[in-house]
Amino acid sequence: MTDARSCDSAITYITVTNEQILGITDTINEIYAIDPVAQTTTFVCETRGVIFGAASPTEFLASDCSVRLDLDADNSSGTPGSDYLAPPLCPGTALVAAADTDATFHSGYRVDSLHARLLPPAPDAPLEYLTAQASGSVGVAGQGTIWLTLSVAAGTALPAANADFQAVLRSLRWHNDAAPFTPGQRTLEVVAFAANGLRDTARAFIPVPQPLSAGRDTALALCADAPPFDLAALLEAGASPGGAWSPSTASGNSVFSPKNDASGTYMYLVSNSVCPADTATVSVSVLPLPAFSLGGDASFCAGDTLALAAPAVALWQDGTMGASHAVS
Ligand SMILES: [Ca+2]
Ligand SMILES: [Ca+2]
Repeated sequence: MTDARSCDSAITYITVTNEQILGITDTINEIYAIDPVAQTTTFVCETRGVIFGAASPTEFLASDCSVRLDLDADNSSGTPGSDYLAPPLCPGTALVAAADTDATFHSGYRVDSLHARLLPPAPDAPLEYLTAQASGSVGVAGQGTIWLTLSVAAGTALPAANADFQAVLRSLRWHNDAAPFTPGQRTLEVVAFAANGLRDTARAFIPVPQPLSAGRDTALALCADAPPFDLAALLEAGASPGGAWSPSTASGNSVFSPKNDASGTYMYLVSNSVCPADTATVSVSVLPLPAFSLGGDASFCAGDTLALAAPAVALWQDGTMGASHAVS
């Protein structure tokens, strides 16, 4: 016996009859639900006596499955039924398709409208919103909001209306202009409302992973006698932790020692299995210590002035700084 729960799902039950000895011979009927997709059976209940007839409450009613909405007809996104699993929103992109290119729509009845609605929470709204391209007889209201209404021009023949609704569905996009965007899955619900109270529903799930950032590129020059320091300290405050450095420093981690590590460009890479990796570079220049000499000892008479020339800007004993200094 098959019980149609909606246009997209049904449960099929089977009965198994057992003869058991319970002091007397008794007949036990076990009822199982079978799932032909997962190829599983699930025990539901058992009852005494033989079941030789069964029907669901809607078994003999006319089918209400003449409205069919599927956001991914061949389930290539990995979601069964009429739903769609969208690609993740990664940094550098601001929109994703909320329906697959093979989204389908069919109705045997006049369709009042289709609604596409971003279910709460939509934390980045109004910077996150929906759009779709109008097509033929089907127009789109609510562009740029979290609720689109697709409606067909009066008098449009069913085949044309179905084709136009399907074309608009395939153009459905979820946008997020927030920077950075708020992570967390979004759910888009699409409902088709047809005559006679018929409807069908499908959902699109949009993963929004935690954004990764390696930070900005930076450069640093320091003297050969500078103390060791952590390269990670040169990344932006918001840089994602846990990345890898290449090449590794002599210490084997991200601590750079001017004595042991060479000048060069060190790359920081952060990645996960969802979005492309992000990298930042730190260019370190280790400068040799300056050779500083004022020459040999000098003597001069009272009232004279001696001009000292240094090879670089120096701090003199009177607190002044400069490449030269007059001594009187
Ligand atoms: Ca499907
Ligand atoms: Ca597909």
